Amino acid sequence: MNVIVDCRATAAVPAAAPKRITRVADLALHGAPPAYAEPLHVGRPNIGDRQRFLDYTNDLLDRRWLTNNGPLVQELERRLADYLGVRHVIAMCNGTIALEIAIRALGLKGEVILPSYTFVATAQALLWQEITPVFADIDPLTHNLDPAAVERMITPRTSGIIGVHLWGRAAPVDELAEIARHRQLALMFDSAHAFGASYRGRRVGAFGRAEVFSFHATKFFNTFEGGAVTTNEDDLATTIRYMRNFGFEAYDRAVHVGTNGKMPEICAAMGLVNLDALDAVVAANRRNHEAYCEALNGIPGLHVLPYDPREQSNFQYVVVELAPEFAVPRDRVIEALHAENILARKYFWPGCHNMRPFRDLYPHAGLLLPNTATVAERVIVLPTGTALPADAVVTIAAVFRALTMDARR
Ligand code: T4K
Repeated sequence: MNVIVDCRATAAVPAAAPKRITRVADLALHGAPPAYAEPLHVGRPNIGDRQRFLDYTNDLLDRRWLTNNGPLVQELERRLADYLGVRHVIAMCNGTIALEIAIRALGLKGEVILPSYTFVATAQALLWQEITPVFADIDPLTHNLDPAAVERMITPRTSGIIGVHLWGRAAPVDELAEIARHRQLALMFDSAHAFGASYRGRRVGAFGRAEVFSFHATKFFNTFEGGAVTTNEDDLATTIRYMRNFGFEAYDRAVHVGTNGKMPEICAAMGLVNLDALDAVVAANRRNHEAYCEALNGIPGLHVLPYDPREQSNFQYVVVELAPEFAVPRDRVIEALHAENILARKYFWPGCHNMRPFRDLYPHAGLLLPNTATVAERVIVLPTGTALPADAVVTIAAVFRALTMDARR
């Protein structure tokens, strides 16, 4: 099949000659015109073959079957299960509801250990069910949970652990599984970033008792809004299917507490089209990542987070870390990039524990999170994906270099 990735989004950026930034005075921060007329976003969606999506849309309209476990959702689930190498994929309306359903289906209660350095949805999904999120510190090198820190946070009220495969780099699955086994805790993963990634050669999706994906528009693989729970446990999958659909087992027969977590057909159509374009999207992300590594190489105090060459990666985040020896404060860098219309982000600053309501509920949580604090102060996430204009990496690197010149003046 001829795989097409829709790149029309780039048309929003005028094809004028790329801005050359060789001196401090070239920066928009100092009054020069911005590099881009329209914003470059970190979460610009990747979109597959537009015509195929429109064909699917026509079909589903003709069928008048718009949601409630329709044929496209079932096809997407089958294809995802095949791709991920897992027995069950239960598609959902978004990753947050998928987290809430998985957490509830696993019977988590009391306290659950998770990183604070994650998107706030991971913690919100717990609190939504009146479970206390207990934040454990991360390994400053991997940005993922530190197993020793997890051990330290276990109390008699702990019922589970949620590992997050941050940036699509797998959490320490084996170490967390060993802790869970030894302490009789349920282990699940927030795999929102890790679609297509592997851990020790196996695709993320079948680890722990369940894993949860997000297929939000900003994710490397998207279904507009969407998500999924994946598991190898048959009974758990059945329960989760009931929970997704108000607890219904059959017409007029609810057998379980439930909610509305269903994925609509139009979202599944987007998923099917984007699944076909997956390899092309990974290739684009990979090229961008390699180009960033090369263009930013040698800037003192600046480090691009690598993806493990021994694993499969989706390369969906370009994460830059600024060490103390980097000449310019992070907020000044963000200001300079935004002035050029390059909307870099400070994910996941300031850490969930510093956001409401967690900050008010657990005001001392930060005392045990020194690595979280350090990393959250240092990270900048840069735009990537199929919609990234060809000159963007060089331009962005030039902004960093000009800023360091500025600081040395
Ligand atoms: N767990 C983790 C670890 C997660 O990262 C997430 C979601 C979840 C759970 C929850 O899954 P979902 O319930 O969302 O399925 C964005 C996304 O909204 C969020 O899904 C994602 N993580 C998070 C990392 O990023 P914000 O608050 O940064 O969104 P926003 O509106 O600022 O958009 C990000 C950028 O993308 C902006 O620069 C605009 C651009 N954008 C956005 C959309 C929606 C586009 O260019 N086109 C678009 O259609 O959270």
